[in-house]
Amino acid sequence: MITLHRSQEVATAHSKGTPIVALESTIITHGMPYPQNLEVARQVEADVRAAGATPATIAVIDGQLHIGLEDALLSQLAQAKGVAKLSRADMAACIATGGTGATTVAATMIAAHLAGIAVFATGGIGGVHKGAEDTFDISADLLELAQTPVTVIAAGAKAILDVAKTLEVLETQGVPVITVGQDSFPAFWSSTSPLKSPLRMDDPAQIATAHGLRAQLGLPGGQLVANPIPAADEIPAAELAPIIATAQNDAIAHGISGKSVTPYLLQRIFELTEGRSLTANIALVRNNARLASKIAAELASNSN
Ligand code: PSU
Ligand code: MN
Repeated sequence: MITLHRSQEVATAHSKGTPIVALESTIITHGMPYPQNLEVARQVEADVRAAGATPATIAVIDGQLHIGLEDALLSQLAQAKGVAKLSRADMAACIATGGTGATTVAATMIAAHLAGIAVFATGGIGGVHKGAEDTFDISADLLELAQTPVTVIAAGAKAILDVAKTLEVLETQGVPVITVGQDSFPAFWSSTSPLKSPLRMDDPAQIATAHGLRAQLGLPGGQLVANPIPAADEIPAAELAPIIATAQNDAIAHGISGKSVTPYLLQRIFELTEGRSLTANIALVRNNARLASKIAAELASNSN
């Protein structure tokens, strides 16, 4: 049997049945530069605690699957070089070889579910990349949402993706896409997009109830909750569009493909916005952590 290494606070919350919110680690190792990545990881954990839940940052370190990282491990991971990016395909191999890897949305969902955690907060999910009709680059995150029963809170899908195609795949896969507080599907750094959200729910209690009902209906898979970035923190879509186009052209010119595409684009957009994309990214992750904590609290009270 695989051993789950729970942090002390996660082990306590698990045994008491108090709310837990899973957090991914790819955002730390591949999504933000050091030292901001460590500061943000600590801040998001603090936001979860302040909202009355327990944070469980998930990663594989030296072949051990960690559910919740003590601060020394978090700090080690944030500075580590050559950390693998783990999706569904890579987790077992990383553990078998004693490797160190950060979990994407897909891998974090798998580990969270194993550990009995139903709610997970991140920034943005992976999706269908622009040009996917040629590259077939469709994130494993979408298929994971279709099969693993974890409710994922994200700020929509990044505008580096083909958001319309991403919503189509989610619909085909039977994944509920629920936007909070507005009718339009949010676009990560921008609070709105021209696309209408398939579903809307403004009450965390209803989102928690819907999570439970999926299981009762015999439906596999989770829910995607789209939580718009607060308006004060957003970068308007019109301002971002030319920057994204430049980043995309640079990725093609440099022959970037596969797993490197998302980290490359995020880094390039960081440079081209002179850091504003990172400021917005931090604000939206914190906002998602707070909403996730409320949903986790509702789920915990439903099951007690
Ligand atoms: N959003 C961010 N930063 C990130 C990611 C998303 O703001 O680093 C990561 C997440 O871990 C997501 C992954 O699961 O990118 C998707 O990668 P890919 O497109 O290769 O599946
Ligand atoms: Mn991909």
